[in-house]
Amino acid sequence: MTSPWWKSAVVYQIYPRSFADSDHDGIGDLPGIVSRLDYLKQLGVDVIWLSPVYRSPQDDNGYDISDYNDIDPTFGTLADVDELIEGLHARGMKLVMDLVVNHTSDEHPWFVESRDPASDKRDWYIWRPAREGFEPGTEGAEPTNWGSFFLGKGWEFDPRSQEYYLHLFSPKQPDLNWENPAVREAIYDMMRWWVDRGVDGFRMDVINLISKTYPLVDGPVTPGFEPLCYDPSMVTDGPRVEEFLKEMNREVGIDAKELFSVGEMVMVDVEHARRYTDPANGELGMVFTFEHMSLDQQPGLSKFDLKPLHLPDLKQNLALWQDALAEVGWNSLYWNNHDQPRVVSRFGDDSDEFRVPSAKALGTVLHMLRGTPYIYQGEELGMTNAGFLSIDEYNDIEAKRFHELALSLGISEWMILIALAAKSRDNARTPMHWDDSDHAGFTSRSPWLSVNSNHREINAAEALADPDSVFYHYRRLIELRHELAIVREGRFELMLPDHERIFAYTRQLDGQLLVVVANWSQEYVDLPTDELPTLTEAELLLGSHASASHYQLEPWESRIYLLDLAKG
Ligand code: TEU
Repeated sequence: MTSPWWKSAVVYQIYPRSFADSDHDGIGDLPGIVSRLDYLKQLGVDVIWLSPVYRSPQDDNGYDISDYNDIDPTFGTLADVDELIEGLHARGMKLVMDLVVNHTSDEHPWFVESRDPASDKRDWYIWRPAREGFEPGTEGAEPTNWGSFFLGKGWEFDPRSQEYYLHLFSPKQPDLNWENPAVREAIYDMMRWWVDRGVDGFRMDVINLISKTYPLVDGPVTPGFEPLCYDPSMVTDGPRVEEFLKEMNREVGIDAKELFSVGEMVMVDVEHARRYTDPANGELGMVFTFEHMSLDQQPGLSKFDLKPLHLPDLKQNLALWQDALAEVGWNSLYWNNHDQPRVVSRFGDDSDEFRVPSAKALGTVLHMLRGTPYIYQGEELGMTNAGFLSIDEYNDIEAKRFHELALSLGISEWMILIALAAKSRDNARTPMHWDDSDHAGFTSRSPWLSVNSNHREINAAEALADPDSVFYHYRRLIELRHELAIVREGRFELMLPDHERIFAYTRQLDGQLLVVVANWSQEYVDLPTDELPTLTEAELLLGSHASASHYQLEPWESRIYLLDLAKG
């Protein structure tokens, strides 16, 4: 059996609001993306994943959809999507759409109808009466004690019917009732419509939340984090998720048409991930795990509860996933997306001195792993966190709700701002840096979210003109995956698991060994040569520094070697 095409692909994620503005309203749009396709081709990526561009009130920047079959006027028209598909296909690239079907917008006609208790759409969402013995709409009357992922309560009271609807995210994102076959059929139908239009697959938003465990009951309160007062495992990986994914795969023809599919899986563990991506099960191509993204938070549920990253934890977690999916299943590889802070600020070093080498080291470590790598717009330039100093600069609903809730719990403003500066999703969402002009070449008007002032130094024009830039390093990493079977298929082995500064691993295939070493610190560090393969005879495929010592790494230096085992 030949390997599916997406196992050798590299994906680039575009957050349309922040990529390129063509109509001068300060918000990115589809024609803006179309105007930048040659840049993406030059980087060498195979697939574009587009965050949602559908009609939406934009309560959660498009993850609240009011019409799945149309484009929000902010972003353009269906004709613009057709042009994007055509432009990508003409350049040998593919388009993956975001599929947000755990919930819709409360402005979706399905939900508008569903508000009427007599409507046949009532059962398309999850409606429940007040808790027994409670007056509907009063304190504590919610059907269960569930909170929302965006903090606050997970149920919204509807005065008209005196009932509540479930929303695991904002109140403007009511959860669909996947138990209802008519809901599932409508979704598959919509997916087929997009496939017929020419899209090559789907990134499935929070797809392991679609099957709830019935009856819905109170969850245990998590000490220290009462506002989200259920055990999240009550809503993840529910009893029918796999059945629904198989049905979707069959009905839409995901495997049959060799479509791309990645499921965003909140809190997924390796056992579930293996089942979801076992080709024999016909469910998904790959998943997004969150485990490596939670290593810089205190134990518990809040990502804003900060903790410094301990490098061995990260190595061990990535190795756990590499090993667990080595025989069966497939994983995606990512540092960044529109929900995560910029990795060079988070795990690297965004100081003037080390930003470039640390961005390269991070890219090297991620891209030489087994799986499908994702690059989030601007990562290939080493873009950094937003650096916002006041709550007024933030846009994201999650940031605003966290600020409000934390203030109400008596947390000081500056503590809240420190947490947001480190972890807010807006860190990833500031406009793309195309050049050093006033709005970074993103727009000619005032952008919807401030441009980072460091765009004067960090921008695409600058990167393209500099052969030593992060951009060309990423381009080479992508080429290596395309060129070498060992990068795609080689067996992974972690080296130096407990070393606090060096990230090192090998990949092995057909008598060859790929060796990756990276210095994860500002200090010079000696390579423990007796614990690593002998590198003196090895070919250096890519290095971040000109140095040639086999015994030492400069600060944030990274190298990729290829070694012939018969020779060595
Ligand atoms: O994210 C799911 C998810 O788990 C995140 O919302 C996460 O809880 C949050 O970012 C933690 O900070 C997906 C989308 O990627 C996100 O943009 C949406 O807001 C969310 O689903 C709801 O659709």
